[in-house]
Amino acid sequence: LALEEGLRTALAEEQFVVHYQPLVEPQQNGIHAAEALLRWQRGSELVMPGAFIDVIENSDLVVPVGRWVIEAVLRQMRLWREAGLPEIRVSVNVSEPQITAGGLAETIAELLERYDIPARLLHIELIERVLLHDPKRALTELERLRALGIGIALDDFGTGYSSLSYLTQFPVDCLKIDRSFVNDLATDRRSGAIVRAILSMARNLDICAVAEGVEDIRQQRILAAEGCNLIQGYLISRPVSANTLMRLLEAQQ
Ligand code: G
Ligand code: G
Ligand code: MN
Ligand code: NA
Repeated sequence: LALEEGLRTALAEEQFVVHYQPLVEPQQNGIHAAEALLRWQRGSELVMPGAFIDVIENSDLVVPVGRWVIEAVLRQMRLWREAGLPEIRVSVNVSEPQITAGGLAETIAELLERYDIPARLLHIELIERVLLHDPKRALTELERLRALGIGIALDDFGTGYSSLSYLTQFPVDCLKIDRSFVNDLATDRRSGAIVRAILSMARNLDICAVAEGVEDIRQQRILAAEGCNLIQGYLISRPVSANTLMRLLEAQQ
């Protein structure tokens, strides 16, 4: 409860910050996109979401904090554009209550308009479970988001319990292959087979494939050879502050 009160104060007093992890093509290092990741600047300590995201997701903070993250990202994208930086797409993690509460598409539409950011530059990331609990409701909300032009990515792909049939039912633009498979890609034959199967399925469904948790050059080489669209991980960059990402973007101009 003390943690929840701390988070309430964090929201009211602007103690949350967003960090960004770059996504690049596996053959080159140009930054195409970034994932927005929430942090809590509690005094001098930067608290990672593992320590608090569950509390947010299980409280009435989930919708307002979610909205805060989206607004912070769009405000930042506007600043990058005004600084003359190349356009990148940013993906934001969205949790189940944000989808089931309703109104997410309206909120995002209003914010896109306010900051004058094209919808195609925003993706949302969901885990498979979000689609399964109340599929009808999820489908309605995702179709609204899709109609705005926002992309939808399935996060931690391959770890869920769902059948693959939902890939034909839900408007999915991107599969983010869970880092557990990517980790063992170069050393475990079965993980390699799973990654190749996901990449092949994504290609055939015309869905973009992203590998998460790329930590070494062998993984990068395999993913490049197998046609993975984008990679993300410590090999490329850790999540960094908005200013650091800005410098990385400037450096590649
Ligand atoms: O940045 P880090 O690796 O510590 O993130 C840990 C987890 O927290 C990830 O699974 C990520 O999906 C989740 N997370 C990070 N930022 C957000 C956010 O803004 N909203 C939600 N719902 N989850 C987030
Ligand atoms: O669950 P989600 O994929 O949204 O979470 C992203 C999380 O993965 C972030 O907490 C981020 O810090 C972490 N992460 C990003 N790249 C790597 C990596 O190369 N290795 C590991 N172990 N974690 C990573
Ligand atoms: Mn994610
Ligand atoms: Na993930």
